[in-house]
Amino acid sequence: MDHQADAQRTDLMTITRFVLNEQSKHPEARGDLTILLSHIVLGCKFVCSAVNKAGLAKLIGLAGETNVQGEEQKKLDVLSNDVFVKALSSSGRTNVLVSEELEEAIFVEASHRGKYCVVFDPLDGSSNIDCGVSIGTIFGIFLLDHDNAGSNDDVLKPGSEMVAAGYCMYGSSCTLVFSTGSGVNGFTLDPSLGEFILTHPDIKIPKKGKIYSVNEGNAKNWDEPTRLYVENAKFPKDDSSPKSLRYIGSMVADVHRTLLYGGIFMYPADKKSPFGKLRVLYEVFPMSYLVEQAGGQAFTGKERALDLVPKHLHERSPIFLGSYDDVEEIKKLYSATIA
Ligand code: AFP
Repeated sequence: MDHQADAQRTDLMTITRFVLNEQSKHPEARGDLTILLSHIVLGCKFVCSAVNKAGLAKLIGLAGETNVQGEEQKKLDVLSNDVFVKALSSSGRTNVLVSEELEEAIFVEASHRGKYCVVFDPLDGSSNIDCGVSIGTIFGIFLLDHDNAGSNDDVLKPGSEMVAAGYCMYGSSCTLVFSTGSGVNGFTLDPSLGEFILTHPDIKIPKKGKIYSVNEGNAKNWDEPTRLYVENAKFPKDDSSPKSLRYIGSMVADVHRTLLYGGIFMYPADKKSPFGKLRVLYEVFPMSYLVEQAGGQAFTGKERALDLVPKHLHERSPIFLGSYDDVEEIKKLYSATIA
């Protein structure tokens, strides 16, 4: 019997243990972020369980239809939004909440109010739900310097001011990846324990990748730098191999692959959508934060993505993110076009 291997299997780094370890490195910390993260983890577990059951549940009349008790079931994205709004506001640590599902921000009532603002997309990639393809939750966290009633201005700030960000991917396994500003770590949910276990410590994105990821169906409307980048990826001018194309259409899944395997993920501006499609606060910012923390870059076509200052809660921006060298290449193409 291999006792050493057994010992390794029993010494599990759960997400709670990991976050508490991180907290102990900051003697001034009062545990507020730890508590907030544990509420986010709970929300992710809840949504993961709902996503896993959705296909089956639909067969027996649940999820979006009427169940055996005759109750209307909420659609997964509405349910996920409710789960996160409740988990976050009941943490007692939040002040302003911005969700992709809600037009206006939520301002947490005084009795539960804390200093953190959370921007989130409770279930991103919803067009992939019905075919069982990976979807996810994305979140970013800002810290206020006051605990008075918040306002929209508390989140209309550059992404570089976030103190943490992450996503949870509901795929063949449930994976939670997050950063509190000192690297990126990934945890996989062990369904038998109901715990997220550290499986991807200190994720570093490869400096250069072999994959490009973009909705190529929009190519006829692309700008020149994007067109040139993709042409070079497919027909390299040097003797390097062409890149592979991978596109899932769920940002969480496409960014997760990019973080682990390297390459570039792009949602550019085009003639039809001059600001691209993806939302600054709860898609572009959290993913750019993670990619930078993992050693990559995130660029809007004009500037570092985390330097953007959104004017509206649901503002959109073009985004190019991934391996350092690959993003460097698109940056050069943009500066050559402007020059
Ligand atoms: P849905 O939530 O409508 O499926 O959109 C997903 C998403 O916001 C993001 O997760 C994808 O990267 C992107 O849109 C895909 O957009 P296209 O379908 O236009 O390629």
